[in-house]
Amino acid sequence: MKFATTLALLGAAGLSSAHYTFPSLVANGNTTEEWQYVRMTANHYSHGPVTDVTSQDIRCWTDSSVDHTAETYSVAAGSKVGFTVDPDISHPGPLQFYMAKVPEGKTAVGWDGSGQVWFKIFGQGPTINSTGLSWPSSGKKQVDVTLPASLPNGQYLLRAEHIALHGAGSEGGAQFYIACAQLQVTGGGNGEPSPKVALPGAYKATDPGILINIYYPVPTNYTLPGPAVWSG
Ligand SMILES: *[C@@H]1O[C@H](CO)[C@@H](O)[C@H](O)[C@H]1NC(C)=O
Ligand SMILES: *[C@@H]1O[C@H](CO)[C@@H](O)[C@H](O)[C@H]1NC(C)=O
Ligand SMILES: *[C@@H]1O[C@H](CO)[C@@H](O)[C@H](O)[C@H]1NC(C)=O
Ligand SMILES: [Cu+2]
Repeated sequence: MKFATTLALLGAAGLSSAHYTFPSLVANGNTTEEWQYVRMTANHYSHGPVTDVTSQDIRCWTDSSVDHTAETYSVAAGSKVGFTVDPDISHPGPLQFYMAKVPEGKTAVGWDGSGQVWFKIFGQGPTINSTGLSWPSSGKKQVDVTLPASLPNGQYLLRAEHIALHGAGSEGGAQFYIACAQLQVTGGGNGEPSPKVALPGAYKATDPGILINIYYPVPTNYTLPGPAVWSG
């Protein structure tokens, strides 16, 4: 036991500098407290990634010991929201945002996000030329997304996802950095978000955007994993 604990600590200390979390919601010009409106993730100390796309952790990677302590922030449909990155996005890969509407009779606080409920509102791939792939999110200390203006009013989970692809040439090598914020959307419309997917379920380890050597030979295209973007 002691040996295993030491290894775990060494692993965390040795790798954490290259990893990242999304601890603070940024909305209405406010950078809120860390883990106040974002569900605390299990990597809040290690900063390490999820690598099994079939695991429950791929949804929000919630730390079950503190799962239900986050609050819900009120934002207008069509407004810009974001997450801080601690410390910054240090690996190459795509940035995506998903949302899921909290079912009638439930609140964002305590809802587990299960079922075919997740739709994508943003997906950002690379620019590609003959020398390689260039990712707009690289080095970012904050990542933002504009909520669709026609989003129906109600409570939602907003899920940020950055997929690090530096080791993605072998299966299980892609690293998923994830967080979910709790939102109350106001001033929205009558949009019908689609397509909707379950998490886990939307991804396979062999998806072309997940199992890919981004370095050699230089890819000529990149396919974002998951469903098409719903733009409202
Ligand atoms: C920032 O958030 C607080 C509540 O957390 C709110 O009272 C305040 O109005 C917000 N500021 C802006 C500029 O929206
Ligand atoms: C390829 O893209 C990189 C990163 O955007 C850029 O620095 C480089 O100049 C580009 N090379 C060519 C041949 O366009
Ligand atoms: C996309 O890239 C893959 C692997 O490099 C290649 O097999 C495929 O032909 C490319 N597709 C297009 C449309 O360029
Ligand atoms: Cu890392």
